[in-house]
Amino acid sequence: MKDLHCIGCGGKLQNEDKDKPFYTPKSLEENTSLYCMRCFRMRNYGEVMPSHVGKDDYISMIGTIPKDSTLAKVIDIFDIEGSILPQITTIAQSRDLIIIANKRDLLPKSAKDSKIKHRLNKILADYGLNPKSIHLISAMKNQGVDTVLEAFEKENRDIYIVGAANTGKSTLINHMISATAARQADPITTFFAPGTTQAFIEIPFGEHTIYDTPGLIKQNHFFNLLDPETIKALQPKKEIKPKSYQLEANQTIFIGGLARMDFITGLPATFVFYVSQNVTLHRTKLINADVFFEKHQGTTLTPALKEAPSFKIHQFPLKREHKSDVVIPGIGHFTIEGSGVVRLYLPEGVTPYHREALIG
Ligand SMILES: Nc1nc2c(ncn2[C@@H]2O[C@H](COP(=O)(O)OP(=O)(O)OP(=O)(O)O)[C@@H](O)[C@H]2O)c(=O)[nH]1
Ligand SMILES: [Mg+2]
Repeated sequence: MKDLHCIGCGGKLQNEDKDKPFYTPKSLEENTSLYCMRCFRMRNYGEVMPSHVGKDDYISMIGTIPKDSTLAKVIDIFDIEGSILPQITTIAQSRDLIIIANKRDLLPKSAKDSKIKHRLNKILADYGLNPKSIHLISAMKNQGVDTVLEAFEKENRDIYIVGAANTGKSTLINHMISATAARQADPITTFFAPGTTQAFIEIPFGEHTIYDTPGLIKQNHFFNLLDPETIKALQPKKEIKPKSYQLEANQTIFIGGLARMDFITGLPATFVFYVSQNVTLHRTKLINADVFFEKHQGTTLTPALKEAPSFKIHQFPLKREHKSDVVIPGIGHFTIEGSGVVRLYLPEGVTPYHREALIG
């Protein structure tokens, strides 16, 4: 009998051992659309289930993508640098590449798409990526999905949707399915935690095929340190309302109980934070910051890590003539206009990025 795959995650179904991956209690008759137990629990109960795709599995899987196909790489606009994976950059060198920058709905509507795309192009070039086209979309809101479909049609060959975990690949494909065929709504499982799709999922596309693929779990990212509830809380659900602070040197902003930013030297400057509304931002004097954190981590300062983190310090010089962003993967970013020096305290294992401002 032909192998049957779960229509939600692509895993190879089995009905022999319920403790092994991709179990279904149903009989594996051919041509049926079945979900595995893992997808069933995620879809119906919102349960967080472990991924069965490790880093090595992922690399060997994407290594099988044929050279005569097009890569459509999905990037999370809320964590651009974190979602540019070196593993995909490598395979993109010998394949045609389309970039899909997703989650546009989270950034202010007032920001100009042309400007965001221009900045994005520069960032991608810095990472050695030279795409045929860039699409700034919201898969969730079904905005811009039509332009992606048009670009795919022009390719006239198979398309592999690749990218880091949780960037919205499956959400995008679900919208494409509903645009092209009368099928069940949102057949592919999507989820707030990374590591949902488990194998290639084939979607017929005219004479060709669009493939959904698993995402690689990002390294150096806050989500690797947090429980599912906190991961959920950190993901903004709608347009972020930026929060502005006019800071003087020797002031501190706590970013929940997760991170701390000290403005060390410089003339008074404006700091604009783009983070989920569930993250408390709190200003103190630098001199009081240590004691304040000890006292209020997890109470005033939420969300927080289960145990007080051992912070690593990252220092950034600011230049008045360049508006810049400091990106904290998993939390968001803050934009600084001013000169001086900023110190960022992050738990061990999270790497920040400093870049030219994306907006404004
Ligand atoms: N705000 C916003 N959230 C989105 C958008 N697209 C997807 N999401 C959310 O991002 C999370 C991950 O979406 P998925 O489609 O499962 O992501 P994926 O890239 O397939 O993830 P893996 O299968 O783990 O690689 C879900 O909570 C989605 O609802 C978007 O355009 N805007
Ligand atoms: Mg997926």
